[in-house]
Amino acid sequence: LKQKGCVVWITGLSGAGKSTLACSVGRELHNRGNLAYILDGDNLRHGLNKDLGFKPEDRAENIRRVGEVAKLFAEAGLICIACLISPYRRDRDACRALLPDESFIEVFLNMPLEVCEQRDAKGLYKLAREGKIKGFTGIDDPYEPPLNCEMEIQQNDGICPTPSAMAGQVISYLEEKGFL
Ligand code: GGZ
Repeated sequence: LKQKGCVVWITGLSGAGKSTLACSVGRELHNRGNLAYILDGDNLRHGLNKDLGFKPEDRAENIRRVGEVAKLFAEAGLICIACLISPYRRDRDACRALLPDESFIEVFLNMPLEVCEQRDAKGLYKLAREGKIKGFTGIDDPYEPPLNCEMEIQQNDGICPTPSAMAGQVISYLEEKGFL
């Protein structure tokens, strides 16, 4: 096998653009002939994790399961892109601990809450503000930013990089570290 597997773990607020970034990285890897697979928190909650809600214990279990599955993909030699809010540091660190040091790449998609709330693609922030959703990340449930992640993607001068520019940053990192 030519390819060394790894997990690219994208964390950030709802609406930060995690799924969009994951798709963009996945597409680019596919175009280059690399094997990649995306584990999207929101999608997995319809199947593997449909028994789970958003209480801290449920989020912990959601993240734990996805971390275990991501590890299997990485061991199979794929580049596994996981995108979940994964708001608590402890849960992310537990996933990291499943893999060899260099194989867990935590990417913090650091978009300001105001930007995510402004986008509000699914109207969930509005519902959270109205108190119709309780325990919404960033509103009445905490998001703990990574303390030492491998990559942080931010706005530059208030402008959000395009998905393909962000994906380019991730691809460059993977190249640098010898995964591509
Ligand atoms: C955060 C919530 C909540 C609450 C529903 N808090 O942006 P989305 O809508 O499409 O994706 C979010 C998704 C979060 O699932 P994750 O598996 O990534 O979360 S975690 O890692 O915390 O387990 C959001 C929607 O579900 N959603 N209720 N209360 N996001």
